[in-house]
Amino acid sequence: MTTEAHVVRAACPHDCPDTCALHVTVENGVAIKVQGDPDHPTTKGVLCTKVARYTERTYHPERLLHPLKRVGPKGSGQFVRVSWDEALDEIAARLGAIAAREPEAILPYSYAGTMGFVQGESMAARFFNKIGASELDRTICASAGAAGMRYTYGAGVGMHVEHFVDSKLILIWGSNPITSSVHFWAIAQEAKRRGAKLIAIDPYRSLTAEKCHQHIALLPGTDAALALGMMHVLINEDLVDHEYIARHTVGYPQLKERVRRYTPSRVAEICGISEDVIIALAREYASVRPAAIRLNYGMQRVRGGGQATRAIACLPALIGAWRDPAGGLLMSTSGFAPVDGVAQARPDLRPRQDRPPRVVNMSAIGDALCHPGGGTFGPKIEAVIVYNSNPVAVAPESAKVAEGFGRDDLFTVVLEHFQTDTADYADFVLPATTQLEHLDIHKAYGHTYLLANNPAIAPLGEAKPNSEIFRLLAKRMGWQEPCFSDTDDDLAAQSIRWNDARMAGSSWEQLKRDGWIRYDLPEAPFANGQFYTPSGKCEFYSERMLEEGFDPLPDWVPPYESAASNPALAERYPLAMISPPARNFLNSSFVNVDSLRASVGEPTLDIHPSDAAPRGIADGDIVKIFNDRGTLNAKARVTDRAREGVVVGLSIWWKKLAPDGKNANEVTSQQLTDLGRAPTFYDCLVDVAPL
Ligand SMILES: Nc1nc2c(c(=O)[nH]1)N[C@H]1C(S)=C(S)[C@@H](COP(=O)(O)OP(=O)(O)OC[C@H]3O[C@@H](n4cnc5c(=O)[nH]c(N)nc54)[C@H](O)[C@@H]3O)O[C@H]1N2
Ligand SMILES: Nc1nc2c(c(=O)[nH]1)N[C@H]1C(S)=C(S)[C@@H](COP(=O)(O)OP(=O)(O)OC[C@H]3O[C@@H](n4cnc5c(=O)[nH]c(N)nc54)[C@H](O)[C@@H]3O)O[C@H]1N2
Ligand code: SF4
Ligand SMILES: [Mo]
Repeated sequence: MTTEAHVVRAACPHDCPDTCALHVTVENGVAIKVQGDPDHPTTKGVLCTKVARYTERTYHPERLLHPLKRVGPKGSGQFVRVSWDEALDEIAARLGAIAAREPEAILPYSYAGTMGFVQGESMAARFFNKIGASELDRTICASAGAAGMRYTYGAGVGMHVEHFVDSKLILIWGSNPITSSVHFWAIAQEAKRRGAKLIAIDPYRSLTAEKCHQHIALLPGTDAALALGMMHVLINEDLVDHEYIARHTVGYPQLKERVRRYTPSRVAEICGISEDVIIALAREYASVRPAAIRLNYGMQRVRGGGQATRAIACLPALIGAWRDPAGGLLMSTSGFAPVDGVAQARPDLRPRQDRPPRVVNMSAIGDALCHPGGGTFGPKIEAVIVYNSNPVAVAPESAKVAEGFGRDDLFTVVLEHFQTDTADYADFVLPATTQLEHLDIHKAYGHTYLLANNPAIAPLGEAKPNSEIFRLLAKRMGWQEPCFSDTDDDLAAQSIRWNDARMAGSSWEQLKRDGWIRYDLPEAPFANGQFYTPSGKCEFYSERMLEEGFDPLPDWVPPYESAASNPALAERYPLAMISPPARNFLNSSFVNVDSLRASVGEPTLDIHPSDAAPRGIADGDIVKIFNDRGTLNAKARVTDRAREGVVVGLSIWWKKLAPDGKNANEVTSQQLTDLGRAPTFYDCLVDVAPL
């Protein structure tokens, strides 16, 4: 064992666009410090508060350190310790018995608790493919935006984040980077010092919006109308880049026709903002160079989220902003990574190659688990294996999710670091390693680097990496394919097409040694077109959408739940509730780290004075938030941070750590977005009353 302190190169595993390069200091086998890599161009030696305390999470006294088997009723959290052999033998036997009858009755449930490929969908995906399980549609975060991007640019691709430093106008749209992407915020602040104007477009005066030069507080779910209104002005006043449009876009005449109906006065009414603001925004966007948009996922958690993303994504092509490295748009960069998904997941292992597997949408898991089976749904779900996710806290319409996981005839296995709300419903809880204890490889969605994560310390207690747990289960299933013996190193190496030009001849060995590599890409990726679409152009008009039965042009799709689109519902529930992340939580991760939970305080609800007064709500009162789906309590903060008609409850609390045992997902719905089958967390009408 090494006694001298040494530094291990690692990567932050969390679902955050910044994917920081880490230096982990290890002494006597103990990780004593986690710091940002000072040389990594976007991390710059800085970490957010949460991950700067990563050792507190790793060595948390409540870490799960050995397998557990349920003894009490489902959801009660009563377990006894069992050996790995006992747990794995019984899980393999149960899954084997179900698979012999109906493999699609088995469902994996996972998301981005870690974004690493090795501990994510590699050995696990092979396991579920070989069994012939149902496929999980992993939609819970970004698939509406991803679909909008794919139809418009061909993939989740955009600006290099570093170049925002030279932008002179930055629209921070549906994005709260002080919370969700601090490294982008550092760049935006440097741009501000160099003279850039920052404009936040957000219904809420978030920590970020209050630090921008201008804040446009539109109603939730109206972003597509704003973008189309901007286009109306750009086209009417001939502020567009005709040369860029002619050479690098498709469908300008049709788009021009479409935007005619989005006059500034109509858009002002839809968005609940003034006409002047829309006209001034369009003129400024067309005249200041370089102009950049930091688009983020907050604006696509509504019914029209896919089309809204598409509408906004058309803007930079209309004004030719892409000509400059500091102009354009960034929502995601993940499409730049040359990932080898087939090598990772091995769909060739599926027992039935004659038809695609049954697909279950993770965003409607409540309904899926409560479904009796039959009809177009297919077989009833009999077993769920959860890893890298906490659905009982994070999935919409929580009462249904808890009811589903509470089914006595459902066999549930949860791989976790902690006894989460979901783990309470498990038949078996298996202790998983954290990022400091296992190996991985990471792409990012907010920058253009690939990163390695070397293990820094030995697994705590009896914890094992997800990959190892599925490897051991595969052995017990008796499967002989060599791919079930691949090591974590093999899985990491297989994850990337290293011969792709973007990898510039590098290798997994080199990445492990150096910690990170920048993709070889042009600085202004779409200055000369070369979009990832079939036409190679920015597709204002999408032939593919038409073929797939969608509107081929961007449009505003009204929310499911708003005063304008559903007045009857709005009469009963007049307030639009959004529940974006709290700064010191990461989704539901870190809620159980005492120092971070203390910094967030307790569940709160921001409400405008003119909505609070008629309800008799004073600042600091405990209020009840409710609709037909459920009820939760929070402490009211009467503030004009929330615009009139909108209430804001920062999230995502562990239900069992909230005073009333509930969180915002009691009231959210399982309705899906227009594109991408994503959830509509921010498309939710409620009313609020003093408790
Ligand atoms: N500290 C911290 N960081 C995180 C996370 C976390 O939980 N905590 N979560 C991570 C994950 S998984 C993700 S996906 C990202 C999420 O981070 P972002 O992509 O930034 O998205 P949100 O935080 O959901 O929402 C951003 C802003 O959009 C606003 N918003 C809500 N509805 C609308 C709308 O209809 N239109 C517009 N224009 N704005 C709207 C919200 O008020 C919020 O201020 O952050 C990641 N980073
Ligand atoms: N109301 C409301 N709900 C939301 C959102 C919102 O804004 N409002 N945001 C949505 C979004 S954007 C997202 S992305 C989802 C996020 O939902 P999830 O992906 O479920 O994210 P987390 O809540 O962070 O839960 C991840 C879990 O994975 C575990 N984990 C981490 N690493 C490992 C590992 O290596 N192995 C194993 N076995 N487990 C690991 C962590 O301990 C944690 O409990 O929530 C969604 N839900
Ligand atoms: S959560 Fe985001 S900002 Fe924090 S360390 Fe990880 S990647 Fe960096
Ligand atoms: Mo997310």
